[in-house]
Amino acid sequence: MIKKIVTVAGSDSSGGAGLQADLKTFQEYGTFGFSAVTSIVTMDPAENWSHTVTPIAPELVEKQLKTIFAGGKLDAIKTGMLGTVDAIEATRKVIDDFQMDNIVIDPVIACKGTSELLQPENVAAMKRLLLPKATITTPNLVEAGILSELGDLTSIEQMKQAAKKIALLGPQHVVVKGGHRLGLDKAVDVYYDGQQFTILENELIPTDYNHGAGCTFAAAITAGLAKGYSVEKSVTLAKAFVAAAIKQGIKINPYLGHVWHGAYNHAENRMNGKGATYE
Ligand code: PXL
Repeated sequence: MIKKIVTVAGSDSSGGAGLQADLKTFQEYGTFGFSAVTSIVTMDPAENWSHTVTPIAPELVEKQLKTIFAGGKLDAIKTGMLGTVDAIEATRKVIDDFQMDNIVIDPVIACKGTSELLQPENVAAMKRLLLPKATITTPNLVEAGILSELGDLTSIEQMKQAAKKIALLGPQHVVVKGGHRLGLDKAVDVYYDGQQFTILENELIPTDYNHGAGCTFAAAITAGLAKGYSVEKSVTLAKAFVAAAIKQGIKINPYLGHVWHGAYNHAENRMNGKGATYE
C-alpha cells in the first residue's frame, strides 16, 4: 500500500519551500501527499523580492482537513507554516481524532535563519498544542533559540542545550539544524533522541541556491517515518536527500535559487520520451 502523508503548511508560490517542497519530496519517496494550505506566501520582484504572508481563513483550513481525512487515518503528518491559532487547533484535533502517529513539527518561525519572524503569534499555540504530540521537531538555529528561550546559539554545546530544553516541551526527538550557519568547516546538525546526542556532519556545499532546504529536510523525515523507517534512519536518509537537493540547487530568478527536490533520484531523467511504457 502506498503510504499517505498530509502536510499542513504554507504555499511558497516560488515553488521551493512550503507545501510545494513537501509534496515534491513525498513524491520522491514514493508516498502519496495531501496538503492543507494555511497561508500563501508571495514575493514581489518590484520590491526586491520582499515577502508577503497571507493567512487562509481558518474555516477553509478545517474544510481541507475534513477532505483529507475523509478516508481515515493517514500514515504521517507534517506541519510547517501554520497560519492562525485556529488552524493549529484544527490540526491538533485531527491528530487526536485519528490517533495520528509519525508527527513531524517543523516549527517555521524564522525563514532561512534570518531573525525576521513569521507569524510569531502562533508560537505559543504551537508549543502548547503541537510540540507535545511530535515524534520529532526540526528547528533551525534561530527557531531553536526561540523555542528553548536560550537566544542566540553559536556553538554545538549550545545547540545541545537547546535540543534538551525543546525536548522538555514534549517532542520525542529533536534535530537542531545548524547547517552552514555555525561557521564551522562542516555543516553540523545536532540530533537528540531524548537520551543521547548525535552530531550529524556533512560537507559544506558552497552555494546560495538552497531555498527550501529546511522544509525539504523535514518532509523527507516525514516520508521516511511514513514508510516505517526508524526515526534515526529517517533523519540520516533525509540528510542525504537534502544534501543532494542542495548540491543540484537551481537558480530560479535574479533573487534566489532553490534546492532541486528530485536530485537524489535523478528525477530530471524521468519521462524522457524514450519508451518505458506502463504495463
Ligand atoms: O522556509 C520556511 C518557509 C516555510 N513555508 C513557506 C515559506 C517558507 C520560506 O520562504 O515560504 C510557505
